[in-house]
Amino acid sequence: RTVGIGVFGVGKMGQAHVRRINDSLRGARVVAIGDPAPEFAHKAAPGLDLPDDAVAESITEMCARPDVDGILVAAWDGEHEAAALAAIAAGKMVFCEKPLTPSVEGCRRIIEAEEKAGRRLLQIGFMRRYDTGYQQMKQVLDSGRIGDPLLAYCMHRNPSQGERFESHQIITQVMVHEFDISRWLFGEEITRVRVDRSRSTSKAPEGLIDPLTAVLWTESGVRINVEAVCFGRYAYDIRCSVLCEDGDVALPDQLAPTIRDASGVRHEIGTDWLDRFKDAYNIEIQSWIDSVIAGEQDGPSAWDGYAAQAICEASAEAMGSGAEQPLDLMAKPAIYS
Ligand code: ISE
Repeated sequence: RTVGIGVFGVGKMGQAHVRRINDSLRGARVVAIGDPAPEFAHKAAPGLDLPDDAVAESITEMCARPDVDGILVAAWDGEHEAAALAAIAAGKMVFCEKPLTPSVEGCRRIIEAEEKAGRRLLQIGFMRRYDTGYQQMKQVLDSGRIGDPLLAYCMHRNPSQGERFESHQIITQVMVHEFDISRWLFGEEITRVRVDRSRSTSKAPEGLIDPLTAVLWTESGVRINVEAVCFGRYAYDIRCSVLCEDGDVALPDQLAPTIRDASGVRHEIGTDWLDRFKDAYNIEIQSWIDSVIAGEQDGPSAWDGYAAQAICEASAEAMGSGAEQPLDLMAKPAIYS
């Protein structure tokens, strides 16, 4: 069967998801779009090749449509909570881009809503879990072939960020991916975090501390070094390696042809995260569509969104104080185990 999808929030990400669902994936059609600023949805609709009645004036209107089986939320961060809560209350399955909400309290309210519904209805957009390279790394770690993990290094280098980028987002938009992928790779929660500053690049807007580094520790004591760069200019470069008892495992480089010429041997590194993780996004959204069809949600959950947000908040505190900040997570509700 083909399910109907509503996409709420039609900026760069939302529009990319509309095209992906309609052009590349199986089992779903986008039947509705909306935006916290409805005029934006009206403006976007003609370019997206949608049915005439596609624009919903609000999230409430989108939730009330019988042809909408699942809602994908790609609106601005501050709008995620209200949209996710509305979808859950309406019994619709919801995919929410990260961060789940910009506050730990907001994440808790979403968890409470799912508990009240008695089941998971939400998947959070941590797409790196669907990237083949990260999955290969996890297989090596889980197999025990090179022993227990000791130390990890994660680099997240962006050439630049959008115009609306605010300085706290180096944690909530950028580092948050490393926070999630670390929890997932090691299958453990983070217990404490420290944030260190460096000399900032002259390319960053006034006031932004860029690069920023964080050190996290997992329950068993694995130390994870995270480096985030927002205005690093040269490319979108994502790296990760883990030192274990008997060896080292690293994220494979992007699949790209190797060029050999008089200047040497090299391959290109892209500049856009939508390209770098294109396959991961496709697999991620296909897997959510499959959940909507099956009526049963799996994949990264509201708990994962909450845990990542808790690390973000602890990191913001640690950045202010310069000291190590412990993490104190709530008990994990049964629907997430
Ligand atoms: C963006 O919001 C993302 O989610 C990308 O994955 C990240 O690499 C980028 O820095 C963010 O701005």
